[in-house]
Amino acid sequence: MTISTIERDGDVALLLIDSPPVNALGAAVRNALDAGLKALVADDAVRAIVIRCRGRTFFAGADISEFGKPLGRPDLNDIFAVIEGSTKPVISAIHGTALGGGFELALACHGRIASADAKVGLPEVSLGLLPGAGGTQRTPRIAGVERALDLIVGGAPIGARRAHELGLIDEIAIGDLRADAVAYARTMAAERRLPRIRDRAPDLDVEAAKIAIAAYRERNPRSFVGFKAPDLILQSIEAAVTLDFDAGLKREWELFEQAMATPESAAQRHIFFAERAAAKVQGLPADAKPLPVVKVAVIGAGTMGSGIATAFLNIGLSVTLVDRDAGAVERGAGGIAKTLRALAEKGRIKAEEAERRIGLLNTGTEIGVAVADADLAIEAVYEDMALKQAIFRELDQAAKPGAILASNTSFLDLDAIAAVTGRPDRVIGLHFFAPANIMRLLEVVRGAKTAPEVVATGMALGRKLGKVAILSGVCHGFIANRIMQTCVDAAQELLLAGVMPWRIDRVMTDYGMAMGVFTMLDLVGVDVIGWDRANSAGRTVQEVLCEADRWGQKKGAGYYDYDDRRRPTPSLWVEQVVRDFAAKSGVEPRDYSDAELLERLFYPIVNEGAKVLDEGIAQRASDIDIAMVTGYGWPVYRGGPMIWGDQTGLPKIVAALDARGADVSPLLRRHAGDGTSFTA
Ligand code: 3H9
Repeated sequence: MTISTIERDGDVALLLIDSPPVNALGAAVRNALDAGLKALVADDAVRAIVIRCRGRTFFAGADISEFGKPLGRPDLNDIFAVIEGSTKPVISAIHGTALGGGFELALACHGRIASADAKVGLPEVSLGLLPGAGGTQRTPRIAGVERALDLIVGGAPIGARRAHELGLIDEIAIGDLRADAVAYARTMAAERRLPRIRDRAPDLDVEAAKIAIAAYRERNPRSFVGFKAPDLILQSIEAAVTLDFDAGLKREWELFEQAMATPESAAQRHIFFAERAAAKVQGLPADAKPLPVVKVAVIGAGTMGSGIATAFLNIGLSVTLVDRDAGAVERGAGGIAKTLRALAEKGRIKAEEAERRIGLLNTGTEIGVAVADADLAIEAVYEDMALKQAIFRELDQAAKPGAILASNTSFLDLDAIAAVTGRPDRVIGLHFFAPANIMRLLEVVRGAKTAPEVVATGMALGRKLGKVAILSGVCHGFIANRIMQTCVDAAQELLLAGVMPWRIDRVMTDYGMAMGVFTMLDLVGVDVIGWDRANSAGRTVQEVLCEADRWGQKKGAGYYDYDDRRRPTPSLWVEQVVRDFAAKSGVEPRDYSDAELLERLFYPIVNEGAKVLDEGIAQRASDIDIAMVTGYGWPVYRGGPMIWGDQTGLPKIVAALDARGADVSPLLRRHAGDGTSFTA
């Protein structure tokens, strides 16, 4: 495939790069740019050069798939040296997104013109990296140190107009980008202007820059917890002020290589590809296209049903919320309106938009009426097989032929639900995580008979909803809950050995989890996690808590005591219960190191992940990782349990599990034995 072509427009040459899907700056593209630019610089008939990309975007950055191996020459700085050494203006004409190395290339040019809807940015931080091709040196020289901090540590791309205000873009194309770029290049050539950002000085002196950098860190403390790159970025931006340009560039490269070598960056890059891989369903026939979904019915107006309805309203679909209990429907609809208006109050959407979405909501108490014209009906009632089957019988009767019937069950057998309908091929699981309008994870559960186009519809809906959709097979708890349950079980076991809940939670949050197991149980309700009131006999700490009415935050007490603002404190009462259990179980109390506790909590997760994979419940290890990151607050900089297991060492994990007599997954054992890994 030809990557580069040269077009002439009089004395202006356009160097066009075409490397789908996103014109990433891999070796082939760099070679094409290098050769093309050198030829045009040497060509006396050319007075100015425009760099453009074909396809949907300008360069989306360095080719991330090349990372981890030595990056070959010419590297980006070699190419930028050709541009900056040119005696004729080189300008970038940006459409789509100019990101990372792509934007750095633009900054190395003499001028930048962008279409009004283009976006530019330096998002390397989200890959655990820093801009390694001058981004941290040129940005402060043109937009100022403070803006550079926002752009590079924050990492969010900005629109072309904002970039223009900041001086990062020189011109916004009014008409056709190509024509405007050629005209702009010609003017620059005529005026003999060759401005180079490298020749400018940053806006602040060393002292002022140091103060700005310290203030940034103080204002954004959370960006620096666990993540390694933000700190390296601060050092690199400081170098832009303390060193001359070339020394700064060298320092930036050293810091870039440091960042690249961190396990945090490896984890974050893994998550980047995991998110994209998750969308792909193995073995789906090419003609299995998503079915149109315009009208949705949600059955069950509780917290989950209302959250699901809100998620669909947010993407502009018409939703009918149904519940037999008229009061519940009214409360559900009221809650949805409140949530949407709160979005407007926070300035996230316009007030009219909130009202438009509320206007898309209908309510009803009769399934038959509500689902008659729905393309998709989602059941979100409580976890009771008989109830769900009764609802699915009714849905099957009432829904139009071809309509998809989905269950939001979090652990019941989807095939047993599908079996009561006359259309098991149209039945699917759509397992949302609470709050359904916010959490990014959606498990799309494929039943034994679910048709390929129904699977495709579930995955496409996930993407439209702005979620990460993961395909799961049918098993108790599906992927994320099933895996997390092993950690909950391990934590309960540690209680019996006398380890306090808050100690366990602290070990988990120190690792970077959004919350520890016991904080989580208090949040969702200690009673809802499989407490059987009739058979409760104080056999576990959980049973004792439930019997004592300590059901978690909603009761003001669970594993923790809560004040009226729901702030937790360790409970002396629970401490005594844990001590009593430990004494009864005859386990000799001893000290556990944090590292040992972490192993006890997380090795079972890796083991269960391996089982989920081996059974074909998950398609790939990275799906498990992204599920835990988006569903359970696993820290992005750890990349999820499977890559963490690989980084920790699978033989070590197997040895520890064996020592505890655990049922070790054969797949895990195989990987540990032959030195292979889940994620490499
Ligand atoms: C960098 O530049 C470092 C430099 O400072 C220094 C170097 C020395 N590389 O997201 P999509 C693939 S770091 C390789 O679904 P969209 C992606 O995997 C880089 N591949 O599309 C997917 O492949 P597949 C800084 C890449 O339209 C396909 O393209 N840049 C890259 O929703 C489509 O992707 C970034 O971090 C890449 N750079 O969104 C930008 N980018 O089809 C990362 C994408 O096989 N990219 N792919 O699954 C993005 O943010 C989005 O892809 C973008 C398009 C917004 C561009």
